[in-house]
Amino acid sequence: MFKDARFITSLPRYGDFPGRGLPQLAVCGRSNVGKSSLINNLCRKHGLAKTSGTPGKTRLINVFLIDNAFHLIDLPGYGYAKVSKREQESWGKMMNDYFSQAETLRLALHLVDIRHEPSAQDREMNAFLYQTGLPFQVVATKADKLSRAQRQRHLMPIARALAVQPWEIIAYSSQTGEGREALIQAIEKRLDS
Ligand SMILES: Nc1nc2c(ncn2[C@@H]2O[C@H](COP(=O)(O)OP(=O)(O)OP(=O)(O)O)[C@@H](O)[C@H]2O)c(=O)[nH]1
Ligand SMILES: [Mg+2]
Repeated sequence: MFKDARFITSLPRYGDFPGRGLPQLAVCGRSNVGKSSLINNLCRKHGLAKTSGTPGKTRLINVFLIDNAFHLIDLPGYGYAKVSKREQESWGKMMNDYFSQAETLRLALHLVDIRHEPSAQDREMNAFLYQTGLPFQVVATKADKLSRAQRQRHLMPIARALAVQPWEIIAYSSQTGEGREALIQAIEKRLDS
């Protein structure tokens, strides 16, 4: 899995996407949490998804085709402080549209930074995912920034805030590739079922 990855399109509205039908995997999370980096690391392709030190880089829904078998959807991040009320609303609408129209979505990856307790918006995202009834996988990003001992300690409050078990969370580093195999297994399980 993730042998071949191609960028397909950037969409301001999911309704515009003509390539429906294939199963989908979506990546969501706060701005700057490492969504695009994770996609690049999963696909082992630098620069496939644009990454940036400046939060709020991905404002569009980016679609990638993986192994000619499924679409990977890079959703725009939330929680970027310098965003106007209006932009926040348009973000919310974009997400609602996406989740209500993506009939072939099999799994959402919800990324949170392993170093921080989930924010109010992380919890909202989590509540939204529970509400949709969609299977989701919590991924704790930037695991390389903590020692192994620290990681275990940080996973507890994240698990509590997002109503999952600590061992269900995958600690991931896009720098070292840690967690890649575990995540691919979780994705395979969902796409095969
Ligand atoms: N140390 C470390 N840094 C990371 C990791 N993943 C991402 N980063 C850094 O975090 C910053 C943001 O990464 P992106 O992948 O662009 O984040 P994003 O979630 O796509 O951000 P938006 O598109 O703005 O929503 C970049 O400076 C990355 O280099 C990681 O696993 N480890
Ligand atoms: Mg991005």
